Amino acid sequence: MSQTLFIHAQLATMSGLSGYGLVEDAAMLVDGDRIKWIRPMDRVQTPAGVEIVDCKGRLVTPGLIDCHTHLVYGGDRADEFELRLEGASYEEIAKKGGGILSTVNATRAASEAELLDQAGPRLEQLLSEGVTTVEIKSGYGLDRDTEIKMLRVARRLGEIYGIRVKKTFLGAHALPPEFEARADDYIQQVCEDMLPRAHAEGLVDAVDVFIESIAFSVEQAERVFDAAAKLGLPLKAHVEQLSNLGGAVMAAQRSALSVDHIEYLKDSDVTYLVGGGTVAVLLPGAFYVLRETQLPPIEALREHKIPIAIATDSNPGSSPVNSLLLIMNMACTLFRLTPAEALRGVTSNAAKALGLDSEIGSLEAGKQADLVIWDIKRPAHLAYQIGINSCVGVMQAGNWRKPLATGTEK
Ligand code: DI6
Ligand code: FE
Repeated sequence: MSQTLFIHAQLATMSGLSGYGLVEDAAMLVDGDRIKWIRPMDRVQTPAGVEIVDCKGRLVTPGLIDCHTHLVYGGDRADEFELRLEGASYEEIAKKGGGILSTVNATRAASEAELLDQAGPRLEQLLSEGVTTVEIKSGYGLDRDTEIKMLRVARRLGEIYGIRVKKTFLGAHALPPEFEARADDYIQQVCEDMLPRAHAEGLVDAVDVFIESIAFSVEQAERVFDAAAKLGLPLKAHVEQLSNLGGAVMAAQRSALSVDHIEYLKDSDVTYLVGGGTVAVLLPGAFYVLRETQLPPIEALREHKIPIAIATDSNPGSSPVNSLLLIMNMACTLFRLTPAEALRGVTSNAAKALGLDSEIGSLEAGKQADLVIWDIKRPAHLAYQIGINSCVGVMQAGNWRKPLATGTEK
């Protein structure tokens, strides 16, 4: 099995529970698809027959993880962007049959090949910034066949690009027009037909529900979660994005992997997140695009040591954002996360939000060798600069996806 020895690396290992876990001037041996060891340079003898990569003091981080996206969809919603600038609100547009439902129409009409073509550039943009794992949700089909079509495309993207894709079933994202005023009947269909069929095809890694006045109630979400639990699937939830319905507390009580958005989560409710391992996933792109002013309960999350992840929420409506580096900047600027918290949010805590923290998310012996080499010395640069991509090398599971070019010598 091939071995690669990284030398003179500035490692942001992200091990431990806070900070960067920095190891200055380090050596790291990758053996096959795993990290074998990390040592200070002065204690390393170069073994023979090993590929040596001199990082020359550059920063090395774990591969970035985008733990919440709706990357696969048909069409776009640039027209609604214009409507919102003329004064219409996101909820008004949704109530008039636009919003999520307009993307549903375009997604139903698109073939698998068309969806793949449209998602490709969005994914490539994420990958260019050192992303090695992406979660992709269904939820723009809202019927069995289209939900399955979306999840197949998600799986295919992982195969084509050689990255890790986690597929989340979000059949309960919005009420499809065929079920108008019959939300309970739709939920029954989700539980008894759509989810089990998608699961039987091996397409479901987790189950998500949008709990909101323009989507589903806590009680309806509980029915979906019961169906997921029967299949042994982990839970995630879009909650407290536009109002407070109590979805986050319910999801945390069921030990959901994550509760996502949570701008309207009350400080006092954060205690319900303690102990169950639930990650708070913040989505500053949607906050920014919707010009939200209600901040998520950051201080309470910190106080109760709830792991915080951040993600693009890449979608055609509330967050047409395909840059995880920009999201890191937004998390710092809009939510006042520290750059270390932002980097944790796209590495160790994002791995937790996907139930993958024993495998990825930090640079530690035994973990998958997913790592990024950046042409910077200090990790704060990742969140600090906007529009600069300093990613110069990406290794995925021990294979070079983007080899560090020797021409970048300084
Ligand atoms: N919340 C969101 O921000 C996205 N989905 C959700 O549940 C928005 C999806 C869209 O507008 O298309
Ligand atoms: Fe979302």
